Amino acid sequence: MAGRDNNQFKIVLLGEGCVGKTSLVLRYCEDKFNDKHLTTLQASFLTKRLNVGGKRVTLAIWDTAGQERFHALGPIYYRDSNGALLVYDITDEDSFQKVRNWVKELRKMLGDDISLVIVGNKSDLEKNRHVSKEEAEEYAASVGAKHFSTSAKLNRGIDDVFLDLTKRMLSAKADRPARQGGLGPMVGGSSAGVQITEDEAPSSSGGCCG
Ligand code: G3D
Ligand code: MG
Repeated sequence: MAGRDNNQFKIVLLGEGCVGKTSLVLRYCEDKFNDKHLTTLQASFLTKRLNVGGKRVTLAIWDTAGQERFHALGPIYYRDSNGALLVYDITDEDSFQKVRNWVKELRKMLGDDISLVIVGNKSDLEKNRHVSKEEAEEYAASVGAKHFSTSAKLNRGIDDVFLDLTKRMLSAKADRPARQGGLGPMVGGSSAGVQITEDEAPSSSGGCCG
């Protein structure tokens, strides 16, 4: 039954610790927020199926196990990705700088083969905003990415992020049919050396942002 139109894409989430990456994935895939069990267990990836313009799409969405907090996220995590969500926290200027660093690294390592969206999360904390939306949008446009504002807490803007990214991955696939379209090494669970285990997850007690 796996139709020939079943498009499979790998998406990674990148960004500083505590910006809300895990929260975004859990909200999108399971419509949960602050689910302590799941946020501390740290799934290596969740899948989401959707229909875009009559095309069936399966997204394998990779979340980190918190390694970014120890500066330990290497190319093995993002290689073979079709798309990336570069997430920052609108109340934390440093987290936006991190996004710039990630964009540089991804473009250097993967060129234009990866579709990017830049996500300013925690839009519910507008009164504490420290990153100008205009600046973020301008920056995103300058690196060929689109910018979105989200709140995982209030479930705002998240579907739009994944929909836009999926559309762009579909058109990239149409442009380069030979290179795209597989979930690559993670199929079957032998995730090509990506070791995301519970042991690596940060402390399971309390919030991570202290
Ligand atoms: P990470 O995966 O990027 O490290 P998490 O980030 O998803 O673990 O989230 C870090 C903290 O930010 C969590 O709080 C989480 O509840 C909070 N958070 C995530 N998204 C939002 C949002 O949209 N709005 C607000 N206000 N908070 C958010 P704790 O307290 O558990 O550390
Ligand atoms: Mg996380």
